[in-house]
Amino acid sequence: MKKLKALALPLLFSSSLAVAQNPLFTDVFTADPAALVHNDTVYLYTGHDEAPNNDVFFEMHDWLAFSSTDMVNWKKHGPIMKATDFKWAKGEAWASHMIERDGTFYFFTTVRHNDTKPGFAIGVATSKSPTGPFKDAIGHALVTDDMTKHTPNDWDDIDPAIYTEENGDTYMFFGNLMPKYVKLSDDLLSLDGEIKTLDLPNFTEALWVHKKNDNYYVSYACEFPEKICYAMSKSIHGPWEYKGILNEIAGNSETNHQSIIEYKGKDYFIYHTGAVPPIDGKPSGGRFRRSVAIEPLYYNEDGTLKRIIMTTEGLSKQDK
Ligand code: FUB
Repeated sequence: MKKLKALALPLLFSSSLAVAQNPLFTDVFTADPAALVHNDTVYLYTGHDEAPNNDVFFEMHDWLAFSSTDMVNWKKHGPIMKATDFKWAKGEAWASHMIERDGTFYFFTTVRHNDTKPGFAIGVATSKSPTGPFKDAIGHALVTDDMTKHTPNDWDDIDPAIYTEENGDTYMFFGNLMPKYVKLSDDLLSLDGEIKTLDLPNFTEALWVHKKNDNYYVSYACEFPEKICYAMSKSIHGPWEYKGILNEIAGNSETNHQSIIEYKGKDYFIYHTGAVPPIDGKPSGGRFRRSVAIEPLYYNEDGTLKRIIMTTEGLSKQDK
């Protein structure tokens, strides 16, 4: 009996590695997920919360990458870039979005600009590999705080979300307090047109745009503490019809930030919470120590979205 017990324990632990759980990672704090499906693999890019506690503010220096072919087992790739790799940036590796075009990966991301253009800015970096390393593609910011005047705060140009139409036209959505979008040039390295605004109720930040069948969806963090709301349209240019709350306030986190993907015929909602418990006596998860989680996403017959049910189990086998 004793021998059997000794054998059973390692077996239990090894099989538990394949069981989904939320948050996904408990050895590192991850925030602001942005997922990309490429060649049958899901690449998950996250910010990296390194604040020593939940008292002061975010401390974020670099971005992390993970990959999976089943949404349950994740391979860690390590930092793909740090904020100060943009020579014009002071730091603050905030939210990002990755896309692929013709074998090049384009990493659009938020950083704090140096004092020549104070405030938060959006840069673009490229690599031939989805896991980097990524290098600044243009040597300057794509969007700086002085380019938009809708709100007085210097963090209103954050959280890029990229959407490419079937004809290749690509748009960058971004913003805090005022949602904005702009067409990108064909090489994706400059703006091609004026920055326009969207009308989205209770908008805070964290835009994400996706399309399913003939419906466009824009989801975003709304109110504060943040829920995730969404709106639908028949065109990337709107008008957007507000559809309500998609996800409630996530446990122990004032912010939220979602990524929505379809993978192997199933739909997923990826977000962050502050739910990691204290490990090894270190401060627990919380508003500045966030962790990424995943749930299945379900559509109603009319194309509207069913409210997300946040779980600690994450994706069960049948949700994969
Ligand atoms: O992680 C820093 C900021 O918090 C992001 O840019 C926002 O979306 C919010 O999650």
